[in-house]
Amino acid sequence: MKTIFKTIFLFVITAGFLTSCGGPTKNESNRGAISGSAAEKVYVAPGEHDSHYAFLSGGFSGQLAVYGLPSGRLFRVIPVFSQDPEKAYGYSEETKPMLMTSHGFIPWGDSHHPDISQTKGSVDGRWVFINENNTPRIARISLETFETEEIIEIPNSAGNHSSSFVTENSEYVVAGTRFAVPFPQRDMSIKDMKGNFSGALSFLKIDQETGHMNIAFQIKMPGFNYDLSHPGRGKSHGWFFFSTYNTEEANTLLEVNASQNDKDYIAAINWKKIEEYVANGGGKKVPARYAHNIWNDDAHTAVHKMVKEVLVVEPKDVPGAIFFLPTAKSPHGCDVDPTGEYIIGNGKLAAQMTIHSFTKLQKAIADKAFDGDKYGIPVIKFDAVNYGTLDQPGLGPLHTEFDTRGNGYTTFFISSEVVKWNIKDLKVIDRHPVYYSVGHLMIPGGNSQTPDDKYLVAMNKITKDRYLPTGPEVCQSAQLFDISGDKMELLLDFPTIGEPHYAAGIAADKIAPKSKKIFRLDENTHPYAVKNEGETKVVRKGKEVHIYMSMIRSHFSPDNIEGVKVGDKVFFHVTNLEQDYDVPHGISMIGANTSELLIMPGRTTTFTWEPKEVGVWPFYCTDFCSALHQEMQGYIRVSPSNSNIKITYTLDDEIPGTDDL
Ligand code: K7E
Ligand code: CUA
Repeated sequence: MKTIFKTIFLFVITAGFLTSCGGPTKNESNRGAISGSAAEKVYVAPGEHDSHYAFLSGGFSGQLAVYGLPSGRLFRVIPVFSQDPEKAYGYSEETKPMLMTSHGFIPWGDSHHPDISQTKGSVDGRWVFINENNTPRIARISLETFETEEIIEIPNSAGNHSSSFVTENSEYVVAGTRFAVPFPQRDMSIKDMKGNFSGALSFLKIDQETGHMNIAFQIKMPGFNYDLSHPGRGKSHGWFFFSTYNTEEANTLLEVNASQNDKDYIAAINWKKIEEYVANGGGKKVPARYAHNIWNDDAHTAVHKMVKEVLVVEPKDVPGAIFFLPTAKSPHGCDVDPTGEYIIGNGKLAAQMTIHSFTKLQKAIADKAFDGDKYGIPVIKFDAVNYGTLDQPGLGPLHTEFDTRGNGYTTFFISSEVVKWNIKDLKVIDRHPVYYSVGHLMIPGGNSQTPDDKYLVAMNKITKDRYLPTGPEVCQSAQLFDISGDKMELLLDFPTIGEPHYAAGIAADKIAPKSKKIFRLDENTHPYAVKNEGETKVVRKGKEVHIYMSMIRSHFSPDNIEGVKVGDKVFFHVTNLEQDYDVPHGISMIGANTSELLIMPGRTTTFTWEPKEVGVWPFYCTDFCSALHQEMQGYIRVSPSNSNIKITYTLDDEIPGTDDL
C-alpha cells in the first residue's frame, strides 16, 4: 500500500510539474493561431451564417450554451437545470415545475454531457439531451424552440455522470450512477459499503414522436463508480459500454484507495437482451420516488409529477447480457469508434490506452474466455478482448473522438495536448498542444457513425494567460482545430460559459430551417391566455388578484389597475399578442420578488407580486421593442388592506375592448 501510494504521489507531482512548466511560452502559443490562413478559416462575414451549431455544456452553471462554428460566436444560453432570470426560467409560474425533484425545488444543477438525437446512426437535430450530475436527472431540449422540454429524475443514483448518451436510433438515452449508494437508500454505516452499495445503470426509452423519456429499466450493478459511457453502433448496436473506477469499493481517501487495482473494468451491457427479458415480463417493479416534468408548448406550461416505481433488473437474472472488460487503471472516457468495432478506455492513471475489440468480445463470450467473475458478472480475459494498447501516447488521457478516416483524437489533461492516432495500427500521427489542461473534445457527430471530418473543439479547464485577466476567476475556454488535413491546425480560441465538460455539434442545415419563429396565438391553450385586448380583464378571487393582460407594440392592456390591496397576491398572466418573428416583450413590476418575464410572440407567462406598501406602482416593458418602447408602461394602485375600493382596470380610460364593439 505504501509503495502504491508513493507511485501515485509521484505521478501526480510529475503531472503537476508538467502542467505548470511544460506549457509553451507566449510566443510559441501565438504561433499556431497566426499561421497560414487560420483567420480566414474562422471568419464569418457580417450577416453570414456559421456552418455548424455547437452545444457546449455549462458544467457548474447547469446550462447549455449554443455557439456557431467556425466563428465561436455565442448565440444563446439555454437554461436547463439552473434558474435564469434573463429568461424567467425557474422564476415564472409556468417554468418552476421544471426544477421540481424528489428533494423539492432545486434551483441549480451541474450539466456535463450533451448528446444530439440520432436516426440510423447520424445526428438528426431533433433534440439534445443533457445529464445533471448532482441531483441525478436527464433533460431533453427541443431544437425547434431551443428550450428545455422535459426533465426526468433518476432514482437509486447519485452523481449521474455516465450520461446522457443516446443509441443510434435514439431508442434509449442512458444514465449511470457515479457514486455507489445504498439501493434503495437507507440508514447504514458508511464502513459497510463494500458489497452492500450498488450502482444503478438506467435505460430511458425515448418516444420517437414526442421525445418523452421513461425509465424502461434499471440494472442493479455492483457498487463501483460508473464514470462514462457510450453506445455500441453499427456492428455493436444493441450494446452499451460503461467505464468504472473504484472497483476497490473504497469509501475513504479514494485518491489512494481507489487506485489500488491495476485494472478496473468497462462494463459491457447487451441492452437488446435485457430489453427482450423485460418485454417477456422480466425484472421487478420496486417502489421509488422521482420527478418527471414535461413542458407543454400549447399550454406554455410545465407539469410536474412524481413517479412511484421503477423496474429493476438483477444481472444474475439475465445471464449472457453483462460482462466486465479489464481496462487499464481508473479509466475516465469510454469511447466507441464510428464502426462500432473499437471500444476505448482512456486510463487517466495509466501510461497507456486500452483498445478493446467488439469482434473479440463476441468470440470471448462464445468461448467462455473468462477470468472468474465479480459479483456473478463474468470478467473477460484481458487478452481475449483486447485489440491492443496505445503506449506512452501522453499523460492523463481523458476522452477520445473520431473521424471517418480511421483516426482517434484523444485529450491528455496532464500533458495538455490533443493526440491524433490511427486506430488500426495504434500509431501516433500528430500531436498539438492545447492551452491548457484539456478535458473533453468534440467533433460534430462525435457520438455517431458519421462524424464530420472538419472541426475539432477542445475544451480546456485552465486558461491563465490566454485572455485579459478578470480577477481571480478567469474564463474556461474552447479551442477550434481544423482536422481536414493530416496535421491538426489550431484556428481559434473562444471563451465559454461555465465549465464546458462536453459538447455536441451538428451541421447547421439540420436545425436552422425548422427553428421556430413564433407561437401561434390560435393554438395557445394556456388557461389564462387572452386572444385579443377585448379579453383582457382583472378578477379578484379572495386575496388573489388575477390580471389577464396582453402586450403588443407599444402598450399593455389594461395599463391602469385599481383596487389591489396590501396583502393581496397579484398574478400577472401576460400574453404577447404579436405574431411576428423576433418581437418579444418583457414585463417587470417594482418590488416583485421574482425575475422579469421575457415573453415570445403568442405565448402566455405568469409572475406573481405581493405588494407590501400602499401607493401607485409602475410596471414596464423590459425589452426594447419599438421606437415607443419607453412608453410601454402602466400603473397599479395599491390601497390599505381594509379599504373597500373595487377592482377597476382600463386602457385609455376605457374598459379594454368596449370602444371597438
Ligand atoms: Cu471528463 Cu464530466 Cu465527461 Cu468533465 S467529464 S472533463
Ligand atoms: Cu415592449 Cu418594449
